[in-house]
Amino acid sequence: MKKNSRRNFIKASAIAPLGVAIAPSYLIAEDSRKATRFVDSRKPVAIATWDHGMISNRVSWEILQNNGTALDAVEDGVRVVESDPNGSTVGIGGSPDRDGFVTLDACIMNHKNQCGSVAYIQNIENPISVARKVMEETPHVMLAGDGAYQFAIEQGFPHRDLLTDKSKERYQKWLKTSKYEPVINIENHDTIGALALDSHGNLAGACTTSGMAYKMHGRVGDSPIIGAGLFVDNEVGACCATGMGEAIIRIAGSAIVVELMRNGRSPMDACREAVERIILKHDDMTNLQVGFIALDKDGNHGGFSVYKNFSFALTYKDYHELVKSEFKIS
Ligand code: SD4
Repeated sequence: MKKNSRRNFIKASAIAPLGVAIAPSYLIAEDSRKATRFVDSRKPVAIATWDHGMISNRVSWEILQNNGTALDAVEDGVRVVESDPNGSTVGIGGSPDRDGFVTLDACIMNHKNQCGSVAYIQNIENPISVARKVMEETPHVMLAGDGAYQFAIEQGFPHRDLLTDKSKERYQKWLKTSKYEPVINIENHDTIGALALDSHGNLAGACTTSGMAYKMHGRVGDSPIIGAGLFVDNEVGACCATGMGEAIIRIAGSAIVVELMRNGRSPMDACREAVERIILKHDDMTNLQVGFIALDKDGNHGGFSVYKNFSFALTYKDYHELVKSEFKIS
């Protein structure tokens, strides 16, 4: 199927169902392609999800403007968010699972196609740095659970209780009803995903989260899965995801966005296409928020989400702003 014909199918199927899943009417949204594409490369650039992306980008920018690497920029940027006890969705202070355990997921990828990841890790404040150690110090890509924790301790990371008074209080409140409703926060402050293009022309990305609040014990989302929560191909671009991890995994979200860019789509258009694919594949989109951000090799950026209120921080020369993402369903 030609690239554009799929988009036409999406629109056509909303009007004339073909015996396959009936696409709802909100798919007939305007196809506005507002993303600017740069003829000359714009670098360095940092982009990161949600409001806390502003904090992450500030740290990343310090590194990038001093000719540091994209890898250091994204790692140090998201580390600050992991270490902020006031955040309830990442690192220390992150919401526990339904049994009261804070379990974290993170991954990192560099311009050489090297990557590292930790899933379901507990009692470690900066899982992103453990993921980097997995990438640099082991022949593996992913460590999970107790093994990831033991590896972190061996590497010198301190044991830390990640439940704070505030997160304990929220959990106690939730326990009163114990309603199993792992809904992703549509409004704000979720997984931190960060992408950067450095002055050497190299891309890197990092993604870290405590996942869904009060999730099933053992549940792992998209964020530590290379190709789902994050993907970087230095020849093309990089993408990371936030939102309902299960939906992102089902379409290999970040890898798809990078492949779409390889085939000529702008970062924003590629993110939009991935969002449309998620919508097509799910019968019920209630509370199913997903957002993607992407950065290409030339410094073009894009972001797109299922619902409104997704935002991302964008930082380059003289520019440091929170950008409201385009979205499909208002
Ligand atoms: C997860 N994708 O664990 C993460 C959560 C998230 O915005 O990104 N929330 O499914």
